[in-house]
Amino acid sequence: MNTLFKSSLSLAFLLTIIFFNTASADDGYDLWLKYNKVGNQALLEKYSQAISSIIVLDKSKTCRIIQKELSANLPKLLAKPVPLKRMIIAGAVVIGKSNHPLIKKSRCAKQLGALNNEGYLIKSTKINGKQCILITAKKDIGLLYGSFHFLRLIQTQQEIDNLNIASQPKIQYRILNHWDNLDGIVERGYAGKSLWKWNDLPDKIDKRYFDYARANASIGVNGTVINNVNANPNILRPEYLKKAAKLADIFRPYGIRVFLSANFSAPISAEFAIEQNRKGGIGDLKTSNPTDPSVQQWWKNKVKEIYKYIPDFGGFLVKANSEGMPGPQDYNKTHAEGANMLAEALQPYKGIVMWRAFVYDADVDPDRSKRSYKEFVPLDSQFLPNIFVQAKNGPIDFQPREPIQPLFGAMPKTPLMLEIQLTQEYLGHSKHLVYLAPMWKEYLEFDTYAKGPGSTLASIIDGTLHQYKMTGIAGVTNIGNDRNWCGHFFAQANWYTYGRLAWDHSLTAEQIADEWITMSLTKNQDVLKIVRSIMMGSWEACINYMTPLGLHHIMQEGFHYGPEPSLGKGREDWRSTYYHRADSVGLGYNRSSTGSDAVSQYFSPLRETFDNIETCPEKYLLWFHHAAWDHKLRSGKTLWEELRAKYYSGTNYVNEMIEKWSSVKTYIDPDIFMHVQARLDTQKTDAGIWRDTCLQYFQGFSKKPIITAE
Ligand code: BDP
Repeated sequence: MNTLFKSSLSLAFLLTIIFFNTASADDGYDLWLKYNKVGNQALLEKYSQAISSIIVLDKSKTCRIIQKELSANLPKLLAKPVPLKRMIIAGAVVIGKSNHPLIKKSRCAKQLGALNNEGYLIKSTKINGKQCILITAKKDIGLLYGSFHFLRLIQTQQEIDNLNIASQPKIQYRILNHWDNLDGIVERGYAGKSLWKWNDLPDKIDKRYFDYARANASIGVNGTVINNVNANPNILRPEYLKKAAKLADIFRPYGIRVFLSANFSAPISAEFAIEQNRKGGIGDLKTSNPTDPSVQQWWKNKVKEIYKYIPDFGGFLVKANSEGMPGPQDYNKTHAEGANMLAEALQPYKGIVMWRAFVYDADVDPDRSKRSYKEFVPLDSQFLPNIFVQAKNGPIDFQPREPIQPLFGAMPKTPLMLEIQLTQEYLGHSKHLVYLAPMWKEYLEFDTYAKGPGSTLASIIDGTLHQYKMTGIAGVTNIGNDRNWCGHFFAQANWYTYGRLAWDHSLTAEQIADEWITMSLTKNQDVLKIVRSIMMGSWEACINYMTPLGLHHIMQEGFHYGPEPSLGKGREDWRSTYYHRADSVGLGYNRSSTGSDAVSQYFSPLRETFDNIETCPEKYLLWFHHAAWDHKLRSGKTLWEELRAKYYSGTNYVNEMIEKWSSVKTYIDPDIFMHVQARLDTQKTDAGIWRDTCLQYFQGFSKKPIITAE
């Protein structure tokens, strides 16, 4: 234990005596929307003086939600009544749209004018001569976002004198992707079954649908794709559309639109599907060829029908010609032709298509990492304007760490939507504590050099670099019907982070961690620092005990949980040996100009930096190079020594997490403490298995000793 850590601990123990919190069992259901009384007495008094009452000026379903949210939670935070009023008195929290006569008079018009339809202002101002806190926006949804922000200020114990906050999202479409099947199983879901009770809908409504919407609204998520990208065409049948419509009705006042994953073969009849050795569609056609007028008409009719049920339907997400899913290439048509057909059907209703770029047809290139780029870049400019091409952050899959997907920056005419994964498919499922904000920040800040230095991924997806007309981000959710929503309590932080970064990608990982910890776990600053330090290094640690130095895709087949570096059978681009290429000379995939030349898909000077083993960032070393076992790294260690050191530093970090977590035991709700502790123990065991399996396996090639004492 270092001395700093020790002294912060002893201080923390001292503070227990002063601030001892009577712990009550917490099952994690309330997420970050816990409205416990403000702990800091001085601030509590200040808040109490500043806040007297609540006035919601407008009437709508959204405004009723705001009224409920504020009137239920301000009294809990302030431990005093905060009544709803009709007359303005000093200390009123006034919520009203910009067109209300009272707000018009309040001279915020100019500030508000500069904001988009989801933006809001929170301002200390006089209304009718009374000092108030005004939350105003152009639309109801801005008022709701502003109200949650205001509550967050108090939850996180911020000053509220002289408020003047203007906020609006940097990205328009902030969507969750549920990989939920109609039978209730969640693909890559580690938190129970699907939230959607398809058998009960539309008649029986689960309270959780409201809580789901509320949690998402509190972080600004404004869309949800409710079914798996490996789409069952039945979702488009009227009986399912009625169920989806019910969810859409519930989500609407929270600003959340429903989208559906569509199966490209949907127009084909079940009978013809069998004949053609495809999975059954739901239509009556023989084909789903996008250039066939009967297919185009089928989709137009289907879209019209959907909008009858869901008037603000968002559009389709499509996985086509990928991992066995049908698509336009089945008819020798391009991805653009397929996407355009759907986009045309949706266009009259302002619906959009999110067409996935996750394709890896082996005929395109022997190197899987190059395939998506090679298929999609030539199609730039061929997509209709209501189409996003949705690409994962890296060129392979959601590996613990990848360099950026080179498509980003290379399609200036097609709005690219970023897809990231909240569910920890390759990051220890809901068993490992891995805080993903540092990962997502690494990608968002990744400089593609598409238009010279500063061409970050964030500037591409928020539209500033290429002036995209639409902007979007998608997160594959980690939500299920487990009582605590995400399986691991700390996985809630990743859901929270997703929303916060989708709204404002300039927030730092530390800032978001602090907010989340303060709202979900503890307001004690010393404990917060320890918990934050656990979270901040957890992603790097996971990389280190799984796939350090640019290794990737060496996990167990199918489950994607444990290690299986020896996997050498089955489809070539699913084998571990295809990716790590270990031999007696060294380790890693040569993607430099002497190998697969994947480096050439990046912009200069990135291409040259990656190409040269001496300049390639070591975190990507084995991604781009087949390095010799004796290759010297910047630390002075050989590749073998560094590999070993990284594996051990990963597992050592897990030991430290356990130590730090134990040190805060008395400050944490006992149920949450035990839940996390048990999972950390599993993480320790399984991280050790990763380390030992991989080192032993690679040693078979390197023939160098494993020295365990690190
Ligand atoms: C892979 C997952 C698979 C998904 C696929 C996708 O293993 O379950 O269907 O991605 O994104 O990572 O389509």
